[in-house]
Amino acid sequence: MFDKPTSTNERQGFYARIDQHDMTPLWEVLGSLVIPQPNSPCVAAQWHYDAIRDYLLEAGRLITAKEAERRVLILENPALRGQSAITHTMYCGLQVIMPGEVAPSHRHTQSALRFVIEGEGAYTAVNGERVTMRRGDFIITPSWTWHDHGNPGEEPVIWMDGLDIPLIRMLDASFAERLGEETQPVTQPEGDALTRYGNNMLPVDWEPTTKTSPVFHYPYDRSREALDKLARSGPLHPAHGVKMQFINPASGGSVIPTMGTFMQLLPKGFKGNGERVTDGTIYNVVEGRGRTTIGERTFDWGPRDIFVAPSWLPVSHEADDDAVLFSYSDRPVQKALGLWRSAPA
Ligand code: 1HN
Repeated sequence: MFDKPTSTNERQGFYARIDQHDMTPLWEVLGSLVIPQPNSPCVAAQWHYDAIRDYLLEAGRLITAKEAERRVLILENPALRGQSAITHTMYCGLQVIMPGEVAPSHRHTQSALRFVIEGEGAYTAVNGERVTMRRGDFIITPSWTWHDHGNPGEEPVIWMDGLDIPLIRMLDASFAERLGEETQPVTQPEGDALTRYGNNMLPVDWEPTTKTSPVFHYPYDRSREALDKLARSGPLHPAHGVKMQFINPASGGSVIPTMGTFMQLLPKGFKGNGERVTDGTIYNVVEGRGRTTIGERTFDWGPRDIFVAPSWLPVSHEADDDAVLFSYSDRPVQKALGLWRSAPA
């Protein structure tokens, strides 16, 4: 759209002289800075759980959770290797905690979400409350809250971590500290926050003190039941079936200020229309089999597989069985700034 002016010796000489002063001409780069539509350097990619699960268990033998602080294998966008990023703004990893282990308590300004993939019996603790992690549960660790994980159970427990690490890095707003104790004191009974804040009621004298949801555990059985009922009653959206966003009951907005989280049901036989959105999105398959076409590539998926769709590439889903997809992205950031767009594709 913005074409580069022709190069002349005189101009090149000028550029070389101003280069000495840490300056450069806008007209040489404008066309790559301000582009007519998103053209993300991120690529569409997929991780088949069956192909990587053994590496997680191998990591479980290689290093303790204590030594690693968090035993996580990072899923890096193939076009962003070395940046600990699955999209330009979002981080994704798979964390494993072995029986008997504790991942020590710390806090940081980065917000985290957990999406439980495999195993039972581990807990994560947030704000003095422990929650037992079950498959399909969506759990958050709000910015600057102490959190530790433990596995008093019998089997390895594996979950997906989603964090806003690249975004916070771009903003130079990272703070972190260790509690010093392995585990934080437990002050609330299990389920307290969900009961108090997650039953379409809020305590009468309560006022929010943060931008993050006071509910930190969104159990799968509740989400699944809602999707199931809505899929039966219809109508289905032509592109994304029944897609719901998880919300902060205190604001009606996203659970985490920097990350949007979604769960959708694609009924058996669903063939969705293509759609583009400006938020690069990470998907985790909870149930069912199907395929998603992202730009020129089609990814076949089944339970526990993870795939990423970059900003503005056309995305279309097909489901062979009733399928449930969890997903997350930077959508609330884009919406807060008036930038988010979607279009049929
Ligand atoms: C973190 O604190 C966790 O608490 C997981 O489980 C992954 C990646 C980068 C920075 C902090 C956790 C993380 C992380």
